[in-house]
Amino acid sequence: MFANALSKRILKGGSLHRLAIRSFSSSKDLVLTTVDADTGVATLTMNQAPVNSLSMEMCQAISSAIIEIEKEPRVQSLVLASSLPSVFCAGLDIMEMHKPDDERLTAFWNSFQQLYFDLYGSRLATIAAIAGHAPAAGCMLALCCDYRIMASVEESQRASTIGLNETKLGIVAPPWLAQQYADTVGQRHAELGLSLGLLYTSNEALAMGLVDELASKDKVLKRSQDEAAEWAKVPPKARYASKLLARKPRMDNLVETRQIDNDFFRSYITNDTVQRTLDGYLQSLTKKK
Ligand code: CO8
Repeated sequence: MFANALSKRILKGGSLHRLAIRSFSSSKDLVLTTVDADTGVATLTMNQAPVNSLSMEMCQAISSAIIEIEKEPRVQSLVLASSLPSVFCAGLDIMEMHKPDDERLTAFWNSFQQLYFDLYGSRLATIAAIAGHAPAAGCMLALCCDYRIMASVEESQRASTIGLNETKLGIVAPPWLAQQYADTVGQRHAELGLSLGLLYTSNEALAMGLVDELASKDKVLKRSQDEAAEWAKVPPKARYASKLLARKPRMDNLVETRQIDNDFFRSYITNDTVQRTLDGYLQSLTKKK
């Protein structure tokens, strides 16, 4: 399977195809995955223009891609990237929460929780290649990874930002996400960031430990793949066991409280005041233009 060093394999809509090409762009695929036959590093590219927002289908597509890649015994690392020039992931698809259908809302939240389990608990070493904005659940995807590399601020570009800005939308990060944030940046940064809905530039994110490294925007992906190749060299059983030491208790907690988490999300999001705030937020996104 890995005999041809030039061959790359691509995942489209849940099935793996072998391709001997480098380019893997396609407008209808929500995620695209290649595997480097030399290093055993997979790259999962989110590909939902305009902003890679996490609709239910997008959550499911990322989850399915992770599960498929994990079936490949020779793959030990995964880079999570975006095909978009200025956005890593804009977080949850706000349209899923705005005037929602009750059944869909529950299924949507379940898919988001599942994505957390699949990425946070993946046996793969995971590297986030953050070459653009990563607010809210976009930040959560990065937090689920083992290592985060973000684009440095360059004079010619509008600075990308990362953080949990939920309060700005009138919503609140779920406890498991807030905990994950505090685990990464410490309690004080988490309190400030969550309460004020702060988004940070890459320099700020590096200083507070929200990301691990900066690279120039055009080098983020390559640097992430190189880092992933290094992680792939660590004995996988020991690496995964170490990862679970810290992460399994967090995941077990959500397994136990999943129904409560679901009920809270549904009742919170469908609240009239929350819906009005979401209304205003959506309008502010549109008015920006
Ligand atoms: N969901 C749906 N649509 C979105 C989203 C989103 N998250 N973000 C942007 N869009 C839409 C815009 O409305 C716009 O639509 P249109 O073209 O129809 O006007 C289009 O995408 C392009 O957006 P921009 O023009 O703003 O694109 P830019 O490249 O200028 O900016 C940004 C990109 C910086 C990502 C900007 O779009 C932005 O700030 N978006 C909002 C990000 C945000 O606040 N996300 C929070 C989502 S909520 C979440 O993830 C919460 C998790 C936990 C929930 C717990 C609840 C209890």
